[in-house]
Amino acid sequence: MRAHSSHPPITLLAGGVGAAKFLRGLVRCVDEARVTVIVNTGDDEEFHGLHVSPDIDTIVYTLAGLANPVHGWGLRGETFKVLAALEPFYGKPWFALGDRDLATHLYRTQRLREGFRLSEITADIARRLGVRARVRPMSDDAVRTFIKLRGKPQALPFQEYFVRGRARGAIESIELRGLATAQPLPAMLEAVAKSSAIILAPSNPFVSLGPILGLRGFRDALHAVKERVVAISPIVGGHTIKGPADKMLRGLGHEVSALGVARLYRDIVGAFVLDHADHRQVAAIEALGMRAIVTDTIMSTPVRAARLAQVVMRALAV
Ligand code: FO1
Repeated sequence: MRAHSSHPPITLLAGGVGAAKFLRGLVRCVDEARVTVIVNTGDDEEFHGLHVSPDIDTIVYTLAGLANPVHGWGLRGETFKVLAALEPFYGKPWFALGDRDLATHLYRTQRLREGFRLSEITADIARRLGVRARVRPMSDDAVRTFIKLRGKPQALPFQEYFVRGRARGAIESIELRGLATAQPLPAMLEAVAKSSAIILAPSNPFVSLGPILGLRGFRDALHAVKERVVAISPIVGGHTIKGPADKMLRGLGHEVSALGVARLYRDIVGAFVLDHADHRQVAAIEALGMRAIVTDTIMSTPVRAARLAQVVMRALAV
């Protein structure tokens, strides 16, 4: 791994929008060149023959200062003329691919066809857009998340469940297809070994961090450096700020709380950050063998995200 800065590296394990919000705060506190972001690719999908990597693009666009401020995903000031022109052929679209966003997908898909790896292409796109952090997919092998809803015969590809189906319905199970044979990116294991802080973003523990943590050998690698690993709860007051993590916890039989999330990470984190709203859970979380850190975890502005990042960094004395 190239040394970008004299300070030790920091690794963030990331899904999409929640992780990007935290990252926006993190790079206000530390030099962006110190940061490696390992991103979930379980949400990747093909649309119109193009390879779409929503979480990677959300992270890259955020760091590049190009992200759509309303949605968090996609580009700011986006137009959808190509999508409208496709309507006579495919009917009403349900996945909003913007005109400028299409440029990223055209480039990524072309490079994949030329034989480049997703990790190389991601590094290239990030560099071309002026990103100084190292952004990497969790693996160069395809892992695809499928959601099985109660009462439905077939599991749905993640984007069909999340965007087309608006994340409605009771979750019965989650399948991470391809995970058992996917290789974690070697740079990911290297980053974990060298980092002074490994941060689990306040992302969905099942469909955002689950695919990353499930890669072969990765949980063991985190366990070995547990005292340098900190997780931020995506659950505040029994609900998620955004997304279906609360419904997934419930559907899969876990307690819908910060404690419920902490239990999922008990073997791999040394510290767990939770919101003031959940301070009553501190003793139960500490009984799991991790330090509990109570702070304001609502990242409604970049300043609040930066304050949270500072608390996280202080927790590990980075
Ligand atoms: N999310 C939506 O809710 N609706 C969309 O139409 C949509 C389009 C889209 C296009 C490109 C992209 O990179 C992301 C997009 N997302 C959209 C976000 C994405 O579905 C999810 O946020 C992630 O997969 C979950 O992290």
